[in-house]
Amino acid sequence: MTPAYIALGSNLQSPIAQLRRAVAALAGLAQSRVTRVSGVYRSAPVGPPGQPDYLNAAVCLQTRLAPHALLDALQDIETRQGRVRTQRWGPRTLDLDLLLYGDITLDDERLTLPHPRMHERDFVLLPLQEISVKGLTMPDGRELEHLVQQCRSGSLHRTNCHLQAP
Ligand code: A4P
Ligand code: MG
Repeated sequence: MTPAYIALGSNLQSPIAQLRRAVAALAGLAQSRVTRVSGVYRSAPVGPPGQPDYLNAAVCLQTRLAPHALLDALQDIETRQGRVRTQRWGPRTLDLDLLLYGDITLDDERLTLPHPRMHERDFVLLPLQEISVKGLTMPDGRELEHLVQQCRSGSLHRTNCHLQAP
């Protein structure tokens, strides 16, 4: 089993329901087990203006699926939840980004690991920090805690919502 960290984001069609449904779908993936689920964070959109605020969260999955098979599964869940790809960084019912897959570094036409923009985004780093083991490092050795300190903080706010029964 390899630990894979996944970022969840939604800003359309009842974002909290979208995130809960996504966690249930992740828990149902073959050869995988959800081990940690973060709280729910609200953030202002990065990207085209005029879209609703996002809800963001992160999940840790222990999995035997290979990285590309896991990406296929994530995109399948996005599609089942009505994701339509029109505009880059545009509004979406569900975005599932693979942040880290063990210590693997990868860059091909479908998949870049670690996720190339994760270090710039407080709405990714803070949920990730909440569910990760203390001292988690990137494959290049940088500590998550250091990335959090370096990241410009936006309008992130931790809500009282839960994705799983507490
Ligand atoms: N891809 C490559 N590497 C990965 C990876 N590690 N995980 C490819 C997931 N996908 C990866 O993604 C485009 C392509 O990236 C995929 O086909 C996949 O093969 P996409 O989900 O179709 O499109 P996207 O999400 O619009 O593009 P992108 O560039 O991945 O956007 P981001 O970086 O995910 O940003 N603001 C707030 N507040 N909260 C958010 O969650 N999210 C975004 C999306 C923008 N603004 C936001 C938020
Ligand atoms: Mg994405």
